[in-house]
Amino acid sequence: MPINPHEFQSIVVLTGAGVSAESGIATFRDSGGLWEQHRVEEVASPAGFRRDPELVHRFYNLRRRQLIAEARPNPAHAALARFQRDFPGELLLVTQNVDHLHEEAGATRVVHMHGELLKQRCTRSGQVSDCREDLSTGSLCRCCQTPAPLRPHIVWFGETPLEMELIDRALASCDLFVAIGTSGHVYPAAGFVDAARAAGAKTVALNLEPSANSHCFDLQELGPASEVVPAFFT
Ligand code: BJW
Repeated sequence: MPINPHEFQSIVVLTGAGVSAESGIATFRDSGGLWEQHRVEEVASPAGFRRDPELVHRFYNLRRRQLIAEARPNPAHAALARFQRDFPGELLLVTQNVDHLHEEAGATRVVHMHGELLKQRCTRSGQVSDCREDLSTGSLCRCCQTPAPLRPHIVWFGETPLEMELIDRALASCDLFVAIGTSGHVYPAAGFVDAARAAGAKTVALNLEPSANSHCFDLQELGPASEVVPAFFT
């Protein structure tokens, strides 16, 4: 039976790299994805940053420059922003993506559970600020009395994702959960479908190909996000 999002009151949407793929941002695990050029533990873990901070900075500097210069929202971002704007109920948009393409398309309530590429964080105080320039080991934050190194505001493996209380509350009270363009490999995001099901929600996966947890969803629509997302969120 088809699922019509207009018939629900409280929706949680989870997006992953697939929603930005057609904006020119490489996904993580697909062929040609970022992990092929850089081993994950080299660039996306606290241990990797301690071992070789310049490599990690170079990796994120490259992606930050590409994001600023080239990436623009695609029809999937636009459809989600339009639906969120017109939807009379609650819609929480949770993204694992560190780009800002949902906001650029006009989305308002976006939770970046894995951080934001256009932000930096003081390694001493945790203070977060805007970042549009390259970072290096010489980039120091002066928010405290003692200058401290800056790091990308990114959630690395082994670190706690952001806004988990807010997300858990929304999952516990939603009646529809939609996962878009995510492989279902990385937790806790891959477990959100179980939390939504436990709350009695209908669950939908919109993806290019079946994900690792696609068997957990009530409905799965396969195709590029630029087509399946506007078709679902009409
Ligand atoms: C398209 C498309 C198109 C393509 N249209 N679709 C063993 C078991 C279980 C868990 C663990 C374990 N060992 C360790 C863990 C925990 C670990 C984890 O999950 N590891 C797994 C790899 C096993 N997780 C963590 O460490 C997390 N923290 C944590 O768990 O803390 C404990 C805690 C939990 C809860 C509360 C409190 C505390 C932190 C995870 C941090 C993830 N960080 C990264 C990198 C940082 C950002 C960056 O550098 O950019 O985040 S990893 C990377 O994966 C990135 C992504 O956000 C994340 C998810 O990837 P995503 O979005 O799914 O992308 P892909 O590439 O995997 O998939 C793309 C999909 O799109 C595919 O399905 C394609 O088919 C599709 N697609 N084109 C539609 N056009």
